[in-house]
Amino acid sequence: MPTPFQTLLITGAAGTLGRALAAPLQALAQRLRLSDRAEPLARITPPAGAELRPCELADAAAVNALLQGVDAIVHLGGVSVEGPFEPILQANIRGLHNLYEAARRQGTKRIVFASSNHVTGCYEQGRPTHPSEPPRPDGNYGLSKLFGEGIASLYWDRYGIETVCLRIGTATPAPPDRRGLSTWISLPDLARLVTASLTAPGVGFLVAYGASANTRLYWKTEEAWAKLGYVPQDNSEAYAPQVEHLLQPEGPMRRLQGGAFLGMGPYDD
Ligand code: 15L
Repeated sequence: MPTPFQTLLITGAAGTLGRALAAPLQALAQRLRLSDRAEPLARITPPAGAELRPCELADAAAVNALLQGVDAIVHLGGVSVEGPFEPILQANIRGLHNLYEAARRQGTKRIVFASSNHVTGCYEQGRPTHPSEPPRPDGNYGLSKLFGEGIASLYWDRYGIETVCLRIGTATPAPPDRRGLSTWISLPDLARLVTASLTAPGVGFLVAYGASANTRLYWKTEEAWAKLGYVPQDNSEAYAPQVEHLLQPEGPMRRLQGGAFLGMGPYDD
């Protein structure tokens, strides 16, 4: 079967998700290019044949060079947790602007953007939440992901670059607590979802939550999954006996979808 892409780039390749995705995605491209900051990238064991390209996302010229010849990107790079604004501004906001500008110049056709459930982290847990509802970010990190969804929309409307924004839930080997019984996505399901997001025809600009087929899932994302052809295979309920009793303290961290991130910050006092 011909591979859909010549060169597929994964940013944030040294992180947990990047390391889980490199091998399953390799078959989609003739060349797999893996990027991250120099120091963590030097520590990974890449699949045979993958190119390693250290890069700082805040460096526009470096990002432009990184995207040379790249026809598709899985963008996992940047700060992946809640924290002070300045590092998030550099890696997630400036970095994303650099990435989309480079994609426009270099002719990249499709981006799968690791957005986050923290774009809607201030909705109540258990409340059915549709990707088309107004965002309610829960901190600096969620806000940067909202910027990412905005730039993805702009570059589709203006320049025809397709993006699937995946509002990824809790992507871990097993759900860590009761909240995770709703928000979990298994790593094999994540590989299925990202593969579908890279290969589904005619996605344009699309927002989908990233979760497994959890009994307690409250994100109403079936329509977006159907457009992608994503059919999750796992269900967190199998872990309920081990983690159901693990709860955040009373208050916003227990009540709102973003969980522990609601207990972090403010940072700028
Ligand atoms: C995320 O977006 C984070 O990257 C990850 O560290 C988890 O906190 C996850 O969301 C979650 O909400 O469980």
